[in-house]
Formats: sequence, C-alpha cells, structure tokens
Amino acid sequence: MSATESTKRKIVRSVCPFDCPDTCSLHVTMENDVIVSIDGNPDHPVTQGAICNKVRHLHERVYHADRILYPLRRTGPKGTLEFERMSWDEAYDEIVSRLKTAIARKGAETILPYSFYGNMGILNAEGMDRRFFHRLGASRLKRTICNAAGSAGYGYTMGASAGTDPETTVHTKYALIWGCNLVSTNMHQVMYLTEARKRGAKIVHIDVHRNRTSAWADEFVGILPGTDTALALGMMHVMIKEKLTDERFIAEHTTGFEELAVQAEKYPPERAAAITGVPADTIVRLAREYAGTTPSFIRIGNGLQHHDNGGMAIRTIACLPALVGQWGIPGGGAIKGNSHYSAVNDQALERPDLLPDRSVRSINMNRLGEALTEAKPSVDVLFVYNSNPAVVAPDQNRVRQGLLRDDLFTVTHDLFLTDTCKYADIVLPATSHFENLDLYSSYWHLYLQLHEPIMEPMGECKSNFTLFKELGLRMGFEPEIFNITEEQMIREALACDNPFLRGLTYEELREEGSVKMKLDRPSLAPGKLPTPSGKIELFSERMQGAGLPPAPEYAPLREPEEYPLLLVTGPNHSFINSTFGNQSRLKKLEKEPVVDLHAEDAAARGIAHGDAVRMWNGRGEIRLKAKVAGNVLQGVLVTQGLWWEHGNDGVQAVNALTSQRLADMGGGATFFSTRVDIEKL
Ligand SMILES: Nc1nc2c(c(=O)[nH]1)N[C@H]1C(S)=C(S)[C@@H](COP(=O)(O)OP(=O)(O)OC[C@H]3O[C@@H](n4cnc5c(=O)[nH]c(N)nc54)[C@H](O)[C@@H]3O)O[C@H]1N2
Ligand SMILES: Nc1nc2c(c(=O)[nH]1)N[C@H]1C(S)=C(S)[C@@H](COP(=O)(O)OP(=O)(O)OC[C@H]3O[C@@H](n4cnc5c(=O)[nH]c(N)nc54)[C@H](O)[C@@H]3O)O[C@H]1N2
Ligand code: SF4
Ligand SMILES: [Mo]
Repeated sequence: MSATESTKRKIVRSVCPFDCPDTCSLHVTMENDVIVSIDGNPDHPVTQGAICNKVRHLHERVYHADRILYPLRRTGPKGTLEFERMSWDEAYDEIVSRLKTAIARKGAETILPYSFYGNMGILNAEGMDRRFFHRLGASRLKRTICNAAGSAGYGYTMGASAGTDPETTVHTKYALIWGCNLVSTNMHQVMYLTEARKRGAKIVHIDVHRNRTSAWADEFVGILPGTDTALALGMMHVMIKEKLTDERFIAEHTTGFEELAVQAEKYPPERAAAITGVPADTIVRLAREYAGTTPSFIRIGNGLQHHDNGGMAIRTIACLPALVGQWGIPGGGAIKGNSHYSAVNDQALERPDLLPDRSVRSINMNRLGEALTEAKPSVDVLFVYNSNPAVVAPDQNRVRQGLLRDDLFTVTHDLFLTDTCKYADIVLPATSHFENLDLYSSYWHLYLQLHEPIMEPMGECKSNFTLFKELGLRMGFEPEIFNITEEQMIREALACDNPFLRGLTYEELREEGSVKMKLDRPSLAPGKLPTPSGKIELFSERMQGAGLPPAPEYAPLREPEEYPLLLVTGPNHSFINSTFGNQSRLKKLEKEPVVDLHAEDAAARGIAHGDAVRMWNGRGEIRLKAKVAGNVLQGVLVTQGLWWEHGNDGVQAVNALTSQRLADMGGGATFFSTRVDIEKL
C-alpha cells in the first residue's frame, strides 16, 4: 500500500539490544512516528542489511497489548498475577521505605539485585543500577549465568576475551564450529563462513545435537556431552605425534608446550574415542585437516561451558590455534568472545568505590534458589531487572520456593508480566530500548554503537537508567553521582585507557552511529598478551595457584543424581533465552517443547516419536513430547528453548531439572550436565 500524502514516513537508525553476539545495526521505518517495519542496516559492514526473524517483528513486541504501562501492586497471593495499578510516587515511597527498613533491621546485605542482559546497553545493564546498589551497600551479584566458566578458561590460555576479528573469517579455509549453534545464535558468522565456503572453505560442526547448524555445515561430528577436552587432547596427540605443529610459533608465542605434550600423550585417538563417542579415525582426520589447512578458525560456543568441566574444555580448545600458529593470520585463530576490545571504564560507570563496606557478601546468581531459602543473613528484598530468573535460573523449584516466601519483598522491572513478575510485590514498567539513549558494544564484532531514542516512552514506562537515578535521588544519594544525564554517563565510561578505543569521542559516535575499534596494533605480539607471561599459556601457573590442573586435562562430569540419561537444555531459534517466549508469532514457529532422544533409549522405554513423556530427577519433573529423529547419541537427551509457563497451557520450564552446582571455573552454570530419566506418559 502506498503512503498517503499526509503520511510522514522516515527511516531511522537503531541498534538491536538483545543478548546476541551480532549486535545488529537496524533501520527502522516509521510512519507518523509509529514503527511499521524493521530491517538490517545495509551500510553496516557486519549487519550487511540482514537481521533475524525475531527482530524483524520487534515492533510487535514494542506495541504488544500485554506491555506493562504503569506500576502495579500485588493484591492476591504470590504466584497468582493479581495486581492493581499504583502511581510511581506510591511505588517509589514504598520501595524506599522497604529498603530503609531492611537496612535498619539487619543491614544492606539483606538486599539483593538480580539482573542480567535482557538489554545489553551499558547504561541500562551495568550503569546507574550498579551505582545504586553499590551506594546502598547491597549484596553483590556474581553475574555468572552465561559465559563465566568459558571466559575464565579462555582467559587462562589467552589472557582476556579477545580473539579473531570476525570480518576476517571470510578468508578462512577450515572452520571448526565447536559447541555453538551458529545458525540460530550468530547468523552473521554464518554469513562470513558461507562466503568463505564459496572460496573453498570446509565447515565442521562439533555438537551433541544435530541441529540447524549441522544442516548448514559440511560435516557433523556428534560428541557425548562434556567430553570435548578429551577430543581436543586426542587431536593434539595426533598433531604432536605427526609433527603437524608450528614449532617456531610455539617457541616464540607460548609457554608450557612440554607440559601440554605430556597431557596429550595420554590421549591416543582410541582412548579419546572411548570417552567422546567420536570414532578414532574421525579424530585422526580432524587433527590432520585442522593442522593441514591454513587459515583455520574455531568458533568456540557457549554450549561447552555450561558443564561441570566447561572452563577446562574452553581453556583446552583455546590452545589449538597456537599449536598450529594460526594467530595473526587473517581468517585464522578463534573466537570465544571479543568483549575485551570494547571495554569501557567500568570503575567510572559502575562506581564500586561507592560501596560502604568492600567486604559485603557476593551471591552467585546460579545459586539464587539457595540464596533465597538458606542465606544468613536472609535475603529480605529482591530487586529483579533485565532478567527472568523464575525461568532462566537453575533448580527452578528452589527458586520459586524462595520467591514464594511471605517475608521476601520483591520488586521486578520488566516490559511484560513474566513468570518472575508473578511473585513480585511491586512490578515496574520498563521502556523498550527504542525509547532510550544508550551505548552498545558487541561481544563478537568490533563496533561500538550509540543509540538515540526513536520514540517517546510508552505509558508510564521508565528505563533502568531513569529508575535507578530517581530511586537514588529519593534515597538522598549524592546528586553529582546520580543526577546526571545519559550523555554524561557515556562520556564518563568512554574516558578510559583502552588502546582499542583511543581518541574515540561521544561526538564521533553520534555522527557515525557505529565506530570500529582500532585494532591496528598487533594484539598478539610476543610478550604483549594480558597473561602473566605475556604469552599464550599452554601451562598456567595461575591455574595451579587456583587449585586447577595447570595444563589441559579431561575430567568427567560431576552430576551426583543417579539417573541414566544426560540432558542438555539449550536455547532455541525463535526466542532469546526467555525473551520473545510470550509472542505468538515466534511461539508458533517453535510449536511446542520437545525432547530429542536416541532410538534405542526410546525403544528401551517403549517411547515412540511424538509420544507425551515425563522427564524427572531428584530436583523436579517436566512433561513434553518425544522426538526420535537420529539427532543425538545414545544416552543423550536435548531440549531447546526457555519456555514461559504463564500463557502456555501445561508447559513447564526446563530448569526444574537443572542444578545449582557450579562449573570448574568462574562460578559458571552447569545447565547442560543434568542427569534424568524419561518415561512414556
Ligand atoms: N536464537 C537465539 N539466539 C541466541 C540466544 C537464544 O536464546 N536464541 N541466546 C543468546 C545467548 S545469551 C547466548 S549465551 C548465545 C548461546 O549460543 P551458543 O554459543 O550457540 O550456545 P548454546 O546454544 O547454548 O549451545 C551451543 C551448542 O552447544 C551444544 N552442546 C551442548 N553441550 C555440548 C558439549 O558438551 N559439547 C559440544 N561440542 N556441544 C555441546 C548444544 O547442543 C548447542 O547446539 O546465543 C545468543 N543468541
Ligand atoms: N536451562 C538453561 N537455562 C539457561 C540457559 C540455557 O541455555 N539453558 N541459558 C543461560 C544464559 S546463556 C543466559 S545469558 C541466561 C539469560 O537469562 P536472562 O538474562 O534472564 O534472559 P531473558 O530470559 O531474555 O530475560 C531478560 C528479561 O529482561 C527483560 N528486559 C528487556 N529489556 C529490559 C530493560 O531495558 N529493562 C528491564 N528492566 N528489563 C528488560 C525482558 O523482557 C526479559 O523478561 O539464561 C540462562 N539460562
Ligand atoms: S537478535 Fe541477534 S541477529 Fe537478531 S537482530 Fe538482534 S543482534 Fe541481529
Ligand atoms: Mo548467554
């Protein structure tokens, strides 16, 4: 339909705010100030005009009839979604009075913020909120639910979350996609590697699940969950034995090759095969292909690190590019994450110096269930924003038991009445990112993007920035720290000594919208890595100091639940974590929760494809549909998606089965190391 003459049509620039590596640059078409369509910015070097289906329909989310438009007070029992409207003044008065009472009774440690990256903007995810809770002296939250184990593991090898510039991966000739569901979770990496394939590259997907990424790759290597360290050591065994390593690079850029070789020696392909389920001849071939092709590239995914041994798996895989001298070659190397390059001045942004007592306790967000039910002193005030713990946190029955406590005062700030909001005493309405000024970096590509609001706040919604600014002022906190503008805060964050951001100004960001970090200084020059030795550490004294094996070493999963099958509970294609789980268009695409299982495991239990099944362990149970389609190895179950219970008749959230147990490094989550049994209903 053509626009009428009176229709005012414009295309404005935006950024995708979600927890997705691609951090796309968006072009939003508005008619009379209403969003009518959303596209990828064709001029952005990474986005290249392409975005995912989720965000193409983001206006449906922004204008959704279920958006919370004003503050709500609970009127029924917790868990029932009975609320009445209240004013912001009433909400602020009550929250301030509850905070002050909690502090007077048992101290500020009884207050716990709980947040993650529902919105990745630095002001709204780790800006004014952090200042507020630091100044309050609240319990600190260890934000470990996503990449903590892997970042620690990668950091031991490489010093920081920094790897290959993804734009160079069009030059790759051999790519290992390792524990990463790229087609669903990093579509622009797929675009670069599809171009690389046109130029002759081979793409291998190593995963516990034959999924969309396997269908796109040239080869799928199915592996048993939590055994990747043994596969990497098996490949190293072959590479060292057959002298396929780059001795010059190893001598110049690494420490501890001898210790690594001693470990690799213990993993001949037959032994690695017995542990991993990958045939020995495949391991030999992978080693020869990887070491024999240049440039070679590894995309290290999140799937590996959500295991008991996830830190070590990533630490070990991160050693591979150094053994074949792939760092510094365009299209060579690896990406686990690249957030190091865009690091802003955290101290200025978050102001940890405001903490009245630096010894205040830290609570690991993966142990929220325990924190709400057992912590001493108890958590008496919980403040949730940018997160939906009733669905995404492990051991959900414990989490919900905690959320149901009558003596817990819970505030949630969100765009929608999530499963977590059901337990809130006060629900506050959040703006969408379209309504806010913020700065976005990516944890994969190398551009910083400034986002200026493209619409007015809906209803009485407030951004996280505004909420914590106004709460701070109502608490009587210092105006010079709290009564500032978004622009001032971004300027404070940009004032830093990160060489990759040198010379970058707010004005440049405003003018350009998107600015690439300056990677002209070789980041892998000898002696320049941010490890203690300045080199790639194949042997790590820091790990030894932390009581970890200093060289790569395989350890089995530690799940104590005695159930026969291993369940991997990953995300799905059409949601982002639990975000979008309330949108009918995307729910329809995902149809319903299913669990993939092996034909023999199914037959042994009389389960057929399409049957309704029950999965359980000592922590809980869930019901869903069985899928028997040759997608997993024997002994393995896989679900996809963090589904909402609310609004989905009969659907149960999968984290009822997962554990609060922590991974080997970084306090990471162990979502994927879950033992269960399954039966036909
Ligand atoms: N569409 C979509 N995109 C997303 C998200 C989403 O929910 N949906 N979430 C975003 C977020 S927060 C993150 S952290 C990333 C996550 O994105 P990815 O890095 O792709 O991580 P996952 O999807 O968690 O897991 C990746 C793969 O690891 C496999 N896997 C599990 N255990 C093992 C193992 O032991 N060994 C091997 N080799 N493979 C294993 C899983 O089957 C899965 O296919 O994606 C982001 N992007
Ligand atoms: N079993 C299992 N569990 C998992 C995972 C898994 O693979 N399997 N993945 C884990 C991973 S990798 C991650 S990163 C976590 C993610 O866990 P969460 O960070 O909790 O992610 P979401 O479920 O997307 O919830 C984000 C919430 O923030 C809200 N939100 C969005 N923008 C704003 C805003 O500007 N202000 C406020 N106040 N709220 C906003 C959204 O509406 C949404 O309800 O889940 C983890 N949980
Ligand atoms: S969710 Fe990811 S792929 Fe989709 S538009 Fe946002 S950044 Fe791009
Ligand atoms: Mo994540």
